[in-house]
Amino acid sequence: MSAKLKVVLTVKLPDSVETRMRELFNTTLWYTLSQMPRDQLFAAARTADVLVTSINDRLDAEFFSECGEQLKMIANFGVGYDHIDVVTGTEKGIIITNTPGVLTEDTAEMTMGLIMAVSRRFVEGAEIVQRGEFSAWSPTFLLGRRIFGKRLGIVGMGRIGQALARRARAFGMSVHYHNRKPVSARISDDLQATYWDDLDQMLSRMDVVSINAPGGPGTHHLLNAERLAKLQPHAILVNTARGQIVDEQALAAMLREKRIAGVGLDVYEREPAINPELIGLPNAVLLPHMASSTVEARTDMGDRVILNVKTFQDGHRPPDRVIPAML
Ligand code: 8YV
Repeated sequence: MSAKLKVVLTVKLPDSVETRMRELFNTTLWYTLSQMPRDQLFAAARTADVLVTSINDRLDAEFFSECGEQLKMIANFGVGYDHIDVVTGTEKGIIITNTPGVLTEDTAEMTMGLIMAVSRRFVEGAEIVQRGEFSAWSPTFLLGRRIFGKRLGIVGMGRIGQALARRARAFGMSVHYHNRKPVSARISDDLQATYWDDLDQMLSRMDVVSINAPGGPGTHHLLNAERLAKLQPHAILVNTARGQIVDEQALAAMLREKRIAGVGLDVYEREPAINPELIGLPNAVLLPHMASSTVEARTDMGDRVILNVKTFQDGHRPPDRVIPAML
């Protein structure tokens, strides 16, 4: 039997996941909901064989210069890895893994929920009731926009984009998408999806746009001020991917000036800080990065972390290895 690896968690995980990790590995838990301070992160990286990290940890070149020779693996609790300098880590011989596939449906559900919440003004309606201001029904009160029959443009047609497309079809929307390359004929036929190689062209024709692309330098400000200006005034934009993909300042100005009908955001450029210009706008539904926050997803993400670390501990190649060629 192989020796137990010293595994340090930088994040509080569900109890069931932590308990299993304690059974399988020499595991040090992080008990609070707050982020592990950077000096403690560096200290952990000098003693652990494996670090279990999250989006809260910035694993940049400085981090990799601080970590000790004993650090062999970073098992990220999450699918996105734009907070990790994968190139530098890999050059140092550190194996980096993520948790793909297990939060796809949850994120797609929340994206569909945001499309509906913004189009049908859920939050404004709920707040009126909570404030005791629902005094009489009226035919012209809180009019939203029907989503049935509308065009949805998906930016990034990976697992989550496709899961959203399936839901959108069920709601009677037509599916359009922009991606580095078209999806297979089987998938596009199934979804009756229209491919746009030119993002600007797609943006200017959609009623709803959803961002489902990975973060990182390749997509930073993909929707800059110029691109956002292509959106139609009645369009809504939803982002459950990464905040840095959208120029938030330009987006706030467009919302204020009513050059776009509404937004649903779950992610932000400087998370957890929210651009103050977005706060208080009636046409912005703002969530605290919770698209994958379900009991099921969190448990499955934990199981995926365990599978990766256990496979590595047993001397094999972990299944969810992230390599620079994927960037
Ligand atoms: C996670 C996410 O909650 O997995 C991701 O990439 O964005 C989130 O849904 C978070 O990243 C956990 O680290």
